[in-house]
Amino acid sequence: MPKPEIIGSARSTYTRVVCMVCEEKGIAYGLTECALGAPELLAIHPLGKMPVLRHGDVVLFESKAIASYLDRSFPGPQLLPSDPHLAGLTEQWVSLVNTVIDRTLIRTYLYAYIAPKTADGKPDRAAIEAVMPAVREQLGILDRAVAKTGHLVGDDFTFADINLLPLLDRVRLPPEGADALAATTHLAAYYARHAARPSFTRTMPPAAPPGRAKPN
Ligand SMILES: N[C@@H](CCC(=O)N[C@@H](CS)C(=O)NCC(=O)O)C(=O)O
Repeated sequence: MPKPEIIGSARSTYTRVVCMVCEEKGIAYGLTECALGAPELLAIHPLGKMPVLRHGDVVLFESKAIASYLDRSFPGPQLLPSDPHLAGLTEQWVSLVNTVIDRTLIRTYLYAYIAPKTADGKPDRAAIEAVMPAVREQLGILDRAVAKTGHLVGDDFTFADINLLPLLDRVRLPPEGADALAATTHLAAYYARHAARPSFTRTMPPAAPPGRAKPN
């Protein structure tokens, strides 16, 4: 069986999540870099989003589906718990992060910096000011969620944590996001601790070249 090929970009948060799954499980994998909407993506994802996976005869799109497949197919630490309650909690946090928190922290806040809709291409201050209350509120939700154990689910590092960490990494790049994360009680320590994991450091995106838009 050939090694899994992840097609996407190291700069994409969802691609990084899948790479982190491979790193945590010790899976030998390859990352094929491509642009948004590239033919390699459109061949698998009906909307051309990243990441997608090729593994032998298996092709998959959607990061959570790819993560589940890899977790069940390969040995190494189990990242999606089998206990029904812990499995439900993992789904719960992945769903909230992907449907709500990603939209706030990345697609609205970060994009107001890296892909602003302003006439002069400068950061969209109005959009940034408008979204900051939601950024702070949602970081507060996460802060309370990790307060007890230092994980989103139970006592162990799970896919729920993997799915969140790349977002926290990106939201702390502009100043308001960095301040909002630093102002949390437990989440900042959670981020600092898990950011030291090899799966996180080995998947760190390269710095963006000046003027480049849309790294995520
Ligand atoms: N639900 C998808 C989301 C994937 C996604 O939105 N990826 C971003 C990059 S991080 C993308 O492809 N954006 C391009 C677009 O939305 O057209 C997943 O979990 O894989």
